[in-house]
Amino acid sequence: MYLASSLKKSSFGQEFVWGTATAAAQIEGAFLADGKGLSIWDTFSALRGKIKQNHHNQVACNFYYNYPNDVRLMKEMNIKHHRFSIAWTRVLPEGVGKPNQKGLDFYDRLIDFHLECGITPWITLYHWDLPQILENQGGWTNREILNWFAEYVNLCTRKYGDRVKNWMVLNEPMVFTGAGYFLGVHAPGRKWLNNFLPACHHAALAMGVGGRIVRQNVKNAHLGTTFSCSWIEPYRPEKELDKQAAFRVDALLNRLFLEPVLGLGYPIQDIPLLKKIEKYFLPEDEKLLPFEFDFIGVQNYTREIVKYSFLTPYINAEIIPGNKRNVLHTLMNWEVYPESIYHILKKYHAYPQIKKLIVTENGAAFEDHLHHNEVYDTKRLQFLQEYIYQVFRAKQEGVNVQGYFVWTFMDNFEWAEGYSPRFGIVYVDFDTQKRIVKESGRWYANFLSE
Ligand code: IFM
Repeated sequence: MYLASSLKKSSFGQEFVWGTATAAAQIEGAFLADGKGLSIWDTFSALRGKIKQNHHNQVACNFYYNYPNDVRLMKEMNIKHHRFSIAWTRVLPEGVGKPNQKGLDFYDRLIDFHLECGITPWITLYHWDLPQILENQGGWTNREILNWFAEYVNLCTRKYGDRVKNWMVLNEPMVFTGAGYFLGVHAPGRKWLNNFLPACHHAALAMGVGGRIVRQNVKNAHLGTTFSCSWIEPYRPEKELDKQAAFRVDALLNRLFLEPVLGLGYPIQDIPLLKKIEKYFLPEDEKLLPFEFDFIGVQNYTREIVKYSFLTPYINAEIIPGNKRNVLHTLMNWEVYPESIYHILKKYHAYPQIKKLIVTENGAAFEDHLHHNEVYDTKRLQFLQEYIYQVFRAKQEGVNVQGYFVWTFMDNFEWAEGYSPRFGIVYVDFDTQKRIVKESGRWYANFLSE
């Protein structure tokens, strides 16, 4: 049997990029510093009862002030690529209009410091922190978002495109529209189809809108966008109703945003509720949706097991979480299922329109115990080794996967879950802001040192 722990970085080839990923709203803190405007996450997390234990993201990892130490630590850990996002409200506090020089200067310094440390920056343009002022005008449900977003992307790419070549337009549109505009459990806390469908359509269009601007402004850009994706299986494989339910959930979670970008349109045939999305179409939209990205970012954590459910509106399908199935699972109740990433990579590879895949997020939240200044997070370490092994397996079978980023560099603000699920390979003591490299972090540093 092949031992995942004996895998070497060199087996993936010289071109393969290895890194860690973070996002502005989850690490930066300094939510009002130097002229920053409020984002939907600043306001949502300040409301009582929205985030577990009423945690908020106002300080988070204090990365805004601590970045020199954090980036230096990345360097010490042999991390050569860091994926992070720009906070829209730092550079454009009003969402549009007058840029905030101090906010722009922050990302200037941050990018330069990465380069000084020999770390290549990979920038995500939108990782969920919409300016609240734009949300007050409808946010992603308002078609004007396309103009607002264009202005923001234009500013960032003109300013940093000389030094930053790796860009991602959106982070996981299915999650920020699904959780934020349908379920109401993420910012901005809106619900139901009348919010979800226009938000979806505008987010789908935003990938092309943003992508075209990056192409225009950044010479030799290496351009992608990222999707959350899970391998889906029926609860009772012999039952036709469960199989059909699994098929619908797959269309919703794995295909809804990918296929329009690839020029295949929305999977309306397979998710009837999507039919109503056409209401938000303007005549040229079908031409605007497709966009040729250099890579697609795959963000995989788990597989989902799906059962037919008469009671679930619109989709008649229910996901049975890991904790209800007596399987190894993380603190998010996500099943630990390394083959999931292999299957997803194979599935996406089968689309001839996709040129290259990069795993832009993968990782796990487990209980961490700080003891004598050490964190032995063996479960996370094994998780990473086994998932990385499955990436290798897919690559060996011809899948063009060319990178892997651990989610995440350090413990941070896990959205509605607050600070309790720790995903980092570096432990953060949120009282003192001290960083302690976990066992998984030491392993990754050693793996990368080869
Ligand atoms: O923390 C998030 C990240 O912001 C987006 N992808 C999933 C991660 C874990 O939930």
